[in-house]
Formats: sequence, structure tokens, C-alpha cells
Amino acid sequence: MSIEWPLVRNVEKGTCRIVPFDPEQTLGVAAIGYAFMGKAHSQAWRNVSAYFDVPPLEQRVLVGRDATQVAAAAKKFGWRETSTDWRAVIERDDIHIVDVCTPGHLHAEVAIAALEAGKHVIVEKPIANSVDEAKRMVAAGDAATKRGQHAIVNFNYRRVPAIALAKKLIDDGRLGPLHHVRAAYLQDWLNDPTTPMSWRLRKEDAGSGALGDLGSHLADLVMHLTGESIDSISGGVTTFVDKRPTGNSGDGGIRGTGGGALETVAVDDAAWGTGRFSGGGILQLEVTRLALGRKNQLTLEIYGERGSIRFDLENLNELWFFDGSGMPGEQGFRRILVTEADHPYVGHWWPDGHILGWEHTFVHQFAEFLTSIRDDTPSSPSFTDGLRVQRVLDAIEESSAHGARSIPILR
Ligand code: SOE
Repeated sequence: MSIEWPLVRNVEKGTCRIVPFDPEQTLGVAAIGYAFMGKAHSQAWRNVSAYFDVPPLEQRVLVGRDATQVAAAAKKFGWRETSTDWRAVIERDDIHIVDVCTPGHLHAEVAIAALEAGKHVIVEKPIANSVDEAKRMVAAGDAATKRGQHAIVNFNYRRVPAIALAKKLIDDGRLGPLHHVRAAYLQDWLNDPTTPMSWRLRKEDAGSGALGDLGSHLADLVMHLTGESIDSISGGVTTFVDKRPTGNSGDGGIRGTGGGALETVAVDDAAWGTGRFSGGGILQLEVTRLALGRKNQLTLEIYGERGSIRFDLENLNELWFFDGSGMPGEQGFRRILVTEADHPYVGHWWPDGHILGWEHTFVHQFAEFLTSIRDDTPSSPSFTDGLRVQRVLDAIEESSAHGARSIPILR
């Protein structure tokens, strides 16, 4: 099926006219939001065409609530226009991709409206603030896919070259049947109890705390890497600092120094889970934003019958691999520096050994997305992947509310 877009909706007649895909047509991008994720996404839109063979695109509109601030951000981040009205922007015929970089409570409303307006959609992780919202997004995404549209959740860590290499090793059977998966995501930017509130600490905006913010990455990665679902999980959530200085420190970049009135924190500071994979392996999962000394440490350990791997985001160009097929007496975890042209994504950048960074994962994700639009191939991580993650997060919260009993997870 050739891609046919953009859909031109005739609302009065309730029809959608499909405009044939023109590979030479420039894809107009609109981003909703310009804080931390809006900034990270802007750098990826700016760079992806320079390093990857993707359809032509233009950063057309940056959307934000404050006209002055969004205009300043657009100038810095390379957007042609600005708007304070996302509903009007998603109806424009010169917008083909809508990139949702808002706090979680707006993901469902904006993404569904953009899909129904005939646009391709990227939404930041986690997909939504609840399973119900995620289900509605999957329904809208499935209907849009039938119209030739594409929709993904930006679980960008799938696109770390070392993670993509780990996925290849597992898919090639180098680890064999998996016994143990240990996943942790530790940060410390909320360790200081005087660090003020931000949308990430308000349940009505973020849905949850570390569980959704960091746990969503882990849940997606362990299912993506193993190729298995998580059949059940028991666990808990906890809040170490239950009151913080009020205010609005945006994406939470302000550490400490908060003063004034106190606001109750209604989301978790940390969460944990012990689960079982569909293949029988055991999952240990832990997330926190109060692990003093850990700045952005996502670690993965996967132990199989024939091999094991270890990854640490704070050294994201390295993958440690224990090859069980090696000579007895000579085996050991060896460090693979994932910076060679044969490694996933790396050849698009620099000569061997020139390391990449956190921001490159967004460029890789957008390159995959734009390629799937051009070639009309399935896009990932899909909204269904996002719902699968939301069910795991929901099960941990349900387990926590019921004495950490094991909760079965629907597939
Ligand atoms: C949390 O601080 C956070 O910004 C996450 O929201 C991002 O997804 C992660 O990449 C970095 O940490």
C-alpha cells in the first residue's frame, strides 16, 4: 500500500480526502512543547536530515502557552513559526507530523486529535497517565494506521547503539534462554527536600513519579530486548519527601533552594517490582529520583544460559558481554566499545571510536520514524508497546496498594 497523506478532512461533510504521498514533498513538523523534551526533540529534527537519508522535512511550528517564551525558544531551536493554539496547528494542511512534547496529562488529547486530523504522531514516554488513556490512543492509532499514518511513543533508549547491539545478540541466540533480567534507573535530582515542585511531581500532570518517568523506560526496554512480555509483577511505590516548596520548576531542573509554602507530593519518589517473563525468566526492577550520586544511571543486566550482557547509560557507548561459548578458563565479561561503523547507527556519524551521546538517541528514533513513513513499514515503539508498558506500571501500583501481591498482566 502506498502512503497516502496528508488526510484532508472535510469536517462539514465528515469525509477524509487522501492526498497521494509525494516523496519530494517536504514534511511539515509541528512540536507541541518546548521545555526539556521539546529542546531534545528540536535538536533531533535539526540534525536528522544531515546524518540520515530521510524524506525532506521542515521545523514549521513550535507550540507553547506563552507567546513570548515560545517565540524565543523557536528562534533558538530553529522553528519557522510559533503558535499558542495546538488545535489550529494540527488542522493545517502544511503540517504532516505532530510531535507531542507536553506533560503526560495532555498526551491523549493532543495525540488523538492529531491522528484524527490525518497527521503522523510522535508522543513522549510514557504514552499516557493511565491504561484507559493508553487504550484510547491505541484505538485512534490503529484506525490511523489503516489510513497510512504512523504513530510512535518515544522510548528513545531503544536507539542507543549499545542497546541495539544487545538486542541483536539476544535475537541471534547468543544469550540463549533468559534466566534473569535486572533493570534499574537511578537519578538524584529530587534528593534535596527543598527542591521545589514541578509538573513531574503533580499527579494530575504526570500521572505518577519515578514509576512512569523512569519505570516506563525500563519496562519498555526489558520487553523490547527479551522479546517477551511480563506476565505478572509484584512491587511497590513510595514517597520519601511528601511535601515540597510549591512553585513550578518546569522540568525539575532546579535543585534545592526552594522556599515558601509547602505542597503535598502525590506521586512516588521510587518504585520497585519483581516479575516473571512469558519465557519464565525473573525480572527485578527499581527506579528512583533520590539515589544520591546517580545522575542518570539506567543499568540493565540480562543473564542467559549461553551468555550475559550488562549496560550502563552513564557509559552508554559500552556494552559488557559474557560469551558462554568461549574457551573455559578464558571466559569473562568483555567490554565492547560500540563506536564502530558496523554497529547500529554509528556509521552515520564519525570514524570508529568517536563516542556518541544521549541526544543522538532522539536523532536515531526520528530517522527510524521518518524511514517508516517513507517506506510505509511498521513504526516502533508503537502505541501498543506504550499500552503494554502502561499495564506494567499500573500493575505495580495495584500491587503496592494490595500488600505487594503478585498482579497478572494482560497481554
Ligand atoms: C527524567 O528526569 C528524565 O528527563 C526522563 O523524563 C527522560 O525520559 C530521560 O531520558 C532522562 O530523565
